[in-house]
Amino acid sequence: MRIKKSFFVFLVVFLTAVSLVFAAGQKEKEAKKGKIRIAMVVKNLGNAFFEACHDGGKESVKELGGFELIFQGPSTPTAEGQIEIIDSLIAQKVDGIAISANDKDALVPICKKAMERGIKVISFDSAIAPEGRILHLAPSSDEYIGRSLVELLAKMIDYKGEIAILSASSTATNQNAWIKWMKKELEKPEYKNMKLVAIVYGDDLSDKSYREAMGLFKSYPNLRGIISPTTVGIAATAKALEDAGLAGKIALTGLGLPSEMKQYIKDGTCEKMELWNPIDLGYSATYITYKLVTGEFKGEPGEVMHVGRMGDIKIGKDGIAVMGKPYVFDKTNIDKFAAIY
Ligand code: RAM
Repeated sequence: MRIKKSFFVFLVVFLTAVSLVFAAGQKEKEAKKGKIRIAMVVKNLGNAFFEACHDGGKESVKELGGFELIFQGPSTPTAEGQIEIIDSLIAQKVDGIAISANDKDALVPICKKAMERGIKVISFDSAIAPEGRILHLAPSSDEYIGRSLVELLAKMIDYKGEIAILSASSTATNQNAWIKWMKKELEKPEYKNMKLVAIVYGDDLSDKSYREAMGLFKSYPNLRGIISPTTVGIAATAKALEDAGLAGKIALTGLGLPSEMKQYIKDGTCEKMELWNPIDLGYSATYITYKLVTGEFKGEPGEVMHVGRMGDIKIGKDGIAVMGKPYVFDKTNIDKFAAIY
């Protein structure tokens, strides 16, 4: 009886202690949750595409319970600007960084340093080389984007004539990967009468992109089409085409933000273009970074991450997680999408 009684007392004390420790742990977790700080570092500020990514990031903050999201980017899309920002984020001891990189390799050392300090680093949109991040979140397959943009343009110009590419910055990982696939697609026999005559870089700055477009019109009087795989570049090129009276004479496609391209799609300056949803991209990038910080995701190849409203996203080879296919926009659906992003 005595033994039973003291055992009972022991059990009560033990269970109380366990629940106290558990409660303290929970409290600590909750407190940590409130303190988690994640930075979204974009190629540059003032780009509506990244503002939409930021909106998506804010959605994930609301959903996951109030961690802090810091949004930063240099004024022009350079690796140097991003290195400075990451240096300061390391000093501020943030918990996670999701970056759209201006250069695949130049950012590796600083991102390595961040990871050595325990910061979870991922790239999204525009990748860092595998040594500089845990994983890369790609909005769509590079091959699909590159090949499909050439197909879209070819149909607009009957598979004939000189074409050019007006890109973002010359070191942008994502645009360079897409251009590589465009060139591969152009090797197919059906494009034998199409010739890529120039690749120019507008650095994702509207005025520079506009000037580069005007330069193309001048240097290549027989130009039949332009692919601009950047939301800033395609909008600037559309404006330049209209100002130069060349809309309809030179075809235009690429990756455009519906809200910025609506008028040009409607008046036929750009018949068709593609893009994914940048809000979903920013939501997913922030969501994944947060779950890496809390330890719920490991970030290893083969892992299937359940990314809230986006569903399952699998981490593939080289730590690259690919989301889905882009949408194609034309006169029939541009109003609907322009209202969203
Ligand atoms: C610009 C940026 C971004 C790219 C889009 C399509 O806004 O270069 O990185 O994904 O275009």
